[in-house]
Amino acid sequence: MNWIDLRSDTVTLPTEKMRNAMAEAELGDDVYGEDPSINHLQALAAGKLGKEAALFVPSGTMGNLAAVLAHCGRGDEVIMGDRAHTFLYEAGGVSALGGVHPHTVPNQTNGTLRIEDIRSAVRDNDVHFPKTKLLILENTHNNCGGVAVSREYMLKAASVAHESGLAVHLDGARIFNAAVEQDVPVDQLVSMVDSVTFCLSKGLCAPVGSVICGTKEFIAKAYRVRKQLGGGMRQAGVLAAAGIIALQEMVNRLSEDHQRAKVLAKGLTTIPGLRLDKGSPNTNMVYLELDKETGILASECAKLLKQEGILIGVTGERHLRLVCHYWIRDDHLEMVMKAFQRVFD
Ligand code: TLP
Repeated sequence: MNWIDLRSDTVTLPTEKMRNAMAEAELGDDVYGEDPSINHLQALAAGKLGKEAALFVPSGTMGNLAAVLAHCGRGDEVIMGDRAHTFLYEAGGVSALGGVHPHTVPNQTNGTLRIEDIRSAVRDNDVHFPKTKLLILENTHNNCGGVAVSREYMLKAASVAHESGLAVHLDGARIFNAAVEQDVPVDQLVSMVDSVTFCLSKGLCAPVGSVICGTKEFIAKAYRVRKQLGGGMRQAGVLAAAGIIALQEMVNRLSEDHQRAKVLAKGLTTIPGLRLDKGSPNTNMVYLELDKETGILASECAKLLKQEGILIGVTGERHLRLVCHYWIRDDHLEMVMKAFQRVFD
């Protein structure tokens, strides 16, 4: 079946141009630093994000984990939002594998953390406390509706962290969505953070991979951590070749996904019982809440739509997520809206 798959932008398949580039990629052993395609991708990524160096990693989860482990040692503490991907969806890697203590502060609905909450989360130098070393921000913020966080806020948050002696890491899995949505150059949007992870295999359509960017010194540490985590990938230039195309050709079109998310949101909310959730859509995500009166649970809704060839994300008993991406076309939106109408008729 040709599914209309709105569960995530992680489901995107590589484009034909990517597949051709993968087949023809120049390769070498990347653990020796000898894979030309990976070296090209890393240089391209560092240049685009305005950082000194970059490191290709298998996933966003490993990118965030390697960055945390490069910034922190065992018993150190990291401040992050209580709805951060690093807190909710990365299997507790920072504590399980790094002995790093997560200290959450409440995420505001716009994806930010209150500046005063960040300030007061930093521990005094006291033998009873872990040492606070790092602040993690997220942009776009997935669990806050895919919202794009402003450069102005990022500057404020980073400066409070830096004043308190902390480093700042950005989970920028979808930083290009944030940059395109706000029409801000991506290097400006990340200029204030010490490190950033972004993903090639979400809206940018590459099949695998993420990139960590930062100073040369920081990336040298992350390189060692990546090896410890088993992420040294040898001839992974086959993957990097797709990543190069992702960076060169797939960024500007992300606005089309944002536009389609708006169309989808508008259409779906004409159906009685369906409401927008988490302030979405802001970028490519539509979060929905089902009224109790509909008598339908999110899982039932997903099951009925699946019978029509449509896949959506279930994020709670009455909560759904639909994500627009390269492989979702305008005619798909029509089909999805009609199928929803049939479910709620
Ligand atoms: N997010 C996935 C799921 O894990 C929820 C999705 O479908 O949205 N940071 C952010 C903000 C993310 O949304 C994700 C993936 C990651 C990191 C992790 O990336 P991967 O899946 O490459 O490990």
